[in-house]
Amino acid sequence: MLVSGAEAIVRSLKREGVRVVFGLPGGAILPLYDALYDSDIKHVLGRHEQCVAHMADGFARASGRPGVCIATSGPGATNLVTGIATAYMDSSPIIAITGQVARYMIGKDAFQEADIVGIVTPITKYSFQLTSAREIPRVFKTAFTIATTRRPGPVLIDVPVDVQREQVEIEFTDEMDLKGYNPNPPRVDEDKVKKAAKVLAESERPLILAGGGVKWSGAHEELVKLAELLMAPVATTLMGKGVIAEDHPLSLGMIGMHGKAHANYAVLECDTLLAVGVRFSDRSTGKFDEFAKGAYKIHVDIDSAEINKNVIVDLPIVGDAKEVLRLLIKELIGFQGTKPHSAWINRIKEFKAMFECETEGSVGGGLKPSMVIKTISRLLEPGKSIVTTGVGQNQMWSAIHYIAKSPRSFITSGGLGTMGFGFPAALGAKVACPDKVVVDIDGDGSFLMTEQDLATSVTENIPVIVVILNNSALGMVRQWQHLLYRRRFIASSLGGVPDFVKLAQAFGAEGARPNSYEEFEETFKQAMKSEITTVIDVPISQEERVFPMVLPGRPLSEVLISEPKS
Ligand SMILES: Cc1ncc(C[n+]2csc(CCOP(=O)(O)OP(=O)(O)O)c2C)c(N)n1
Repeated sequence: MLVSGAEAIVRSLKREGVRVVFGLPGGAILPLYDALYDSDIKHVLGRHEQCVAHMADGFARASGRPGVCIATSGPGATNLVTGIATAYMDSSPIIAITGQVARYMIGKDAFQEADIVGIVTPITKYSFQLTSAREIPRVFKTAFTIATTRRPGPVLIDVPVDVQREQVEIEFTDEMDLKGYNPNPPRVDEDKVKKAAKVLAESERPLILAGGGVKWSGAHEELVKLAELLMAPVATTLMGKGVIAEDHPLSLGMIGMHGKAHANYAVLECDTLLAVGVRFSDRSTGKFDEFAKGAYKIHVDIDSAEINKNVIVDLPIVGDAKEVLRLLIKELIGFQGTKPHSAWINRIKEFKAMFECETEGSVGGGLKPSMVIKTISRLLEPGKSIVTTGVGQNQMWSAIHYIAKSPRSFITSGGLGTMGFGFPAALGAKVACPDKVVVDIDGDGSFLMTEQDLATSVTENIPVIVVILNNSALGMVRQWQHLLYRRRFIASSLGGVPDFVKLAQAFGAEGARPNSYEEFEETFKQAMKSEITTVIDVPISQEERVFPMVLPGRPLSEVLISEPKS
């Protein structure tokens, strides 16, 4: 049939089941927007391209389906870069569609020309530049397949404006051009699974470490089943938070730089570590060669490039987490705890008791962030809510104190640590899950980076709750200056502006500033019922610190429970 390139893109998106896209138009992408005019795909207009990329990412992380973002050429495309890198680092499947100058202008430093494919090549799973509208069905099918299969990740499709306008005869087929990429999960080596099962069955102090790969593979039920079968405690990485309900008796919570002290200690003492869908980030492991030093390490991951990259393991199993866990369960099903691990479970209980008060300890002024987050945790209904975060102390307090009870309920920028992610990601998550209450727990510095998209939330009717833990500072920077730079604070105070209540109101959102826990609880309950976005500005002290903490480059054994006496 004869269609324009732009119409072919819309049809391709529909063939992939896309119902909503996040974008911000400009000249080089207007033919696509004109085609969207005639379609029933919903378009959410962001106010900055970084935000539309984070919205697509939040949509993908909340739903498991790919998120789509659109920008024009040049500055529109380069503004997407932080969002694409964020998705790449956390293996989130987004499709970024960028306009480009016309084919005959490429390379002439044309108005708003940027080599976006060159720019994003290292931060995408793949990127395409179209040379003809005829390629569209094949390229889009290929792009969605690459983004969503194996280890997910972002794919960019750059579309010159004349390709969008080009009228061509197109046949819509499911043909792909995968150039050596096999979308099917790697075949699991069953001998290795048998070996892993034997080691686990014989282990006296087994520990499972679960990461984001468990979430993307949908393997959370298998994970819990295996843990219960083995009576093995489960720690998670930041990306894995929620893959086991954090109130499950076998859950240890998060490990790492700001992980739970008992979880870090358990890793130090386990004799077998089964790491599933993790990439052994330095923030999770501390000093690589000290990580779980005495343990026999089994590493299950779909991406063979992760094997022995940061931590050398004894038994790598390359494969999809769900499949490998199923096979392990099959091998171990008769295993009714020949070694009941009661000594190990008691040891874990000891650790838990030892560090129970690890994060209390009060400093003057404002509300305590831990108390605020615990209140949010109590008020939100499991399975019906999603929490996103900014980056910095707010993120780590949330990771420590928010009790995630289901996968995909805690969304945060782990790998890139992108300030400004929390709010637009919350908007994307709300679009994906309109029936859930979505809360962005944010820092004032982080929120300031993307706060203009309050306009999106109000005009597009996407109500979320923003809780700003407002210390009027780049708090985590101050924490490092305090602990590592002899309290020589420079460039980390934010000067107490803006007034976030007035800012929210200026955008037509609700704003509130509670001064007590009672007021906070009341405001939050109201916000949960509200049909417009509420910004709750919570004053906290600049002196609040996040503990536990393992100083950068140090082993997990050196976890600090509270501020070192100096
Ligand atoms: C885009 C970006 N720029 C800089 C940083 C470095 N950084 C990490 S945490 C932090 C401070 C965050 O301040 P805020 O959002 O107010 O959160 P708080 O730590 O006070 O909770 C900064 C500047 C970053 N992570 N991301």
